[in-house]
Amino acid sequence: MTLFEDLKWRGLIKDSTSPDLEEKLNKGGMTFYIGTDPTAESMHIGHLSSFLISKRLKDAGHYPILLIGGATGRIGDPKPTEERSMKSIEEIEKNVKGLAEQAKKIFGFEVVNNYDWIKEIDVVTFLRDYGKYFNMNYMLDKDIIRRRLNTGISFTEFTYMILQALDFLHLYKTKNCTLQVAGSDQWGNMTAGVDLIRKVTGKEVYAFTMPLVTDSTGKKFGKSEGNALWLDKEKTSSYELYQFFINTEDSMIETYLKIYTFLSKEQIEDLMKRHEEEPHLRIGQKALAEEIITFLHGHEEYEKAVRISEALFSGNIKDLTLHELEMGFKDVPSYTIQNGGNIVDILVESSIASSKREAREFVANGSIRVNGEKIMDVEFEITKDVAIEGQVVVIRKGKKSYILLKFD
Ligand code: 545
Repeated sequence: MTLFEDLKWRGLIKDSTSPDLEEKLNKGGMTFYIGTDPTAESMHIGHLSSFLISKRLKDAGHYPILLIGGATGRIGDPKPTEERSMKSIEEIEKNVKGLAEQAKKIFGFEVVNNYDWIKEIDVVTFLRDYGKYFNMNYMLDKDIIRRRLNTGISFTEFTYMILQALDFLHLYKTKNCTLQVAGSDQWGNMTAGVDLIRKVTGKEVYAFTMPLVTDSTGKKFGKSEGNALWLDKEKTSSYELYQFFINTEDSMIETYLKIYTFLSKEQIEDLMKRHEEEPHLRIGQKALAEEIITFLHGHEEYEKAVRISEALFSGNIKDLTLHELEMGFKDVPSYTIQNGGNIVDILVESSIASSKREAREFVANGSIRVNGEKIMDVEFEITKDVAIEGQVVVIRKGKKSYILLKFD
């Protein structure tokens, strides 16, 4: 399979500026870029797919540049709905650093910051040398701008596309960069660059987008209970990532394996066959989790995540270290207790049950587990001796609801 066929097969090509791109991509040797604004200190799963494309192109013999938008981040790429709230310069600079480090660590790409050249352009040059190339009607016709005309858009955000176009021109001139890739929300900004370069230099450069990844209900992919899943393992542990991927709906598995892994067509087809034969084994979900976590954080982190998950699943929590326990239960509410006490009292005190009557019921019907063991005795005492490493007791109610009791 050629690179282009592979990208197509994975569903990674939505729009492209020219049919010539297929041949160019297959030939290799292009310098290309992908940009990201410093809106956060870390990327999250929602951004990953576009960056993985860059990795695919790199592996196929193209040269990637990651642009971090120190300048564009100060302006704000217009959202289709409303004006962005501006971030402070300190925050932007902190985010630029965070993203650059992360990008180097995970992807190993050359990183550039558009503040370095955009800050050199004075307003007269901007208007005289560049503004002239941008017809107002052209700008107003861009999808995102049209969508903002009713609700309003500042001049600042309106000019954003010019800056992104200037970046492309700059990278074309200084690094012979002839391709930009991104998610489909970037189409307008990318074509602005292609058009600018054609007008200024007479040369043809390229851009293609990938579809934005959604779940089966059409919602943006990559959020767990509304929270972003960060690519920084201090912010989102491998275990949390594992939990997210292991819970992927069956109907989306194939789509995600294509987008998020470097497994070949044959490997994915084989996995899907095995997956469909016995969906309850979650073969597809496991492969997805293993590939992504290993890519981001290494195989050891993946193994750690599996170990924690298995322990939590089987109930063998006792064998986990305190550290693994904390990783597994990072988002679980915790409650500090002084001396321990009777289980019914503690269930009420820690708000697991709303009354003693309810607490007794929970215990009696077997829905309470202490460190993985079912406790059906309402007289059970929770003491330090029960606690893991003498510090933490894990209470589970029903299948999914946990609370940590921490001894003071
Ligand atoms: C700036 C200057 C350029 C080229 C590109 C840019 C950034 C671009 C943009 N991209 C998005 C983004 O999100 C914030 C990330 C925080 C870590 O706004 N104008 O910066 C997203 N991008 C990845 C994909 C995207 C896009 O980083 O392209 O489509 C999401 O999948 O929204 O010269």
